[in-house]
Amino acid sequence: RRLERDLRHAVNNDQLELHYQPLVDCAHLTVTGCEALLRWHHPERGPISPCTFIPLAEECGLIMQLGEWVLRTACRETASWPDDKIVAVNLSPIQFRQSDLADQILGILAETGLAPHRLELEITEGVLIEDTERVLATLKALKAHGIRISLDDFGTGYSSLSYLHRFPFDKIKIDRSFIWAMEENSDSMSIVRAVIALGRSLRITVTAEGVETPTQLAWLQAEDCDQAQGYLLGKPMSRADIATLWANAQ
Ligand code: G
Ligand code: G
Ligand code: NA
Ligand code: MN
Repeated sequence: RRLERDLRHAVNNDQLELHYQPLVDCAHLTVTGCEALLRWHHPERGPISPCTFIPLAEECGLIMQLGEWVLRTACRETASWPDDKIVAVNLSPIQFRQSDLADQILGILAETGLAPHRLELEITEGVLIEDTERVLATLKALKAHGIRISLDDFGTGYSSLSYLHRFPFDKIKIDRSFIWAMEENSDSMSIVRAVIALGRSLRITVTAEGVETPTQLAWLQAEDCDQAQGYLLGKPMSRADIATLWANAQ
């Protein structure tokens, strides 16, 4: 519970920071935007992974406040980027329990001046299982304002393909486990190829996660995958490093 108390303190005292990882267009290798990733530098314990503290925040309810901080900070920081660059923000399934989530997000866009089409929300398959009517209504309200919705870690959860036409996704992110297995395992390659084809026929952008090798990238390019993300193309970087990236790309 010590960690919980420290996290609460961190949220209230700006001890958190967002890093940004490039999302790259496969065909042209241009950076279309970035995914915001939360970082916590604990004063005594050093960096703590979101894999540790996000589940904790979800358990103790702090995720609402934390999630709002992430959205506000990401939108504020992105508003000063070149205006063709978008930001993708991860949402926890728990955040959908707030009945005013859509209003909260629209309020943050108005306050920070970020155009709605520059915000993409990443949700996981877990969101689609709970209270689907409410989730659907929230996603439709956000989409009606031009915000994009992305299905994260596709292929790892329990979702059925019927979700792909029930929910208004703009993007599917193929989980990195499939990308990593591609080189040794032809079944994984077939799955990735099938998801790319599915995305194309449903007019949903497909992003491959966790791209680490030139071989993976070359294959994704040959298969006409839309976008890629991974250490080969760019690691999560500080806000200052992202500003440098934009300056150098000019
Ligand atoms: O950045 P890293 O690989 O350490 O992230 C680990 C996990 O934490 C990933 O599953 C990622 O989606 C999640 N994560 C990172 N930042 C956020 C955030 O701002 N909100 C939520 N809900 N999850 C995040
Ligand atoms: O669950 P989600 O896809 O949001 O997780 C994002 C996390 O994945 C980020 O915290 C980032 O650090 C990590 N990540 C991104 N690209 C790579 C990669 O190429 N290799 C590995 N090992 N992790 C990655
Ligand atoms: Na994500
Ligand atoms: Mn992901």
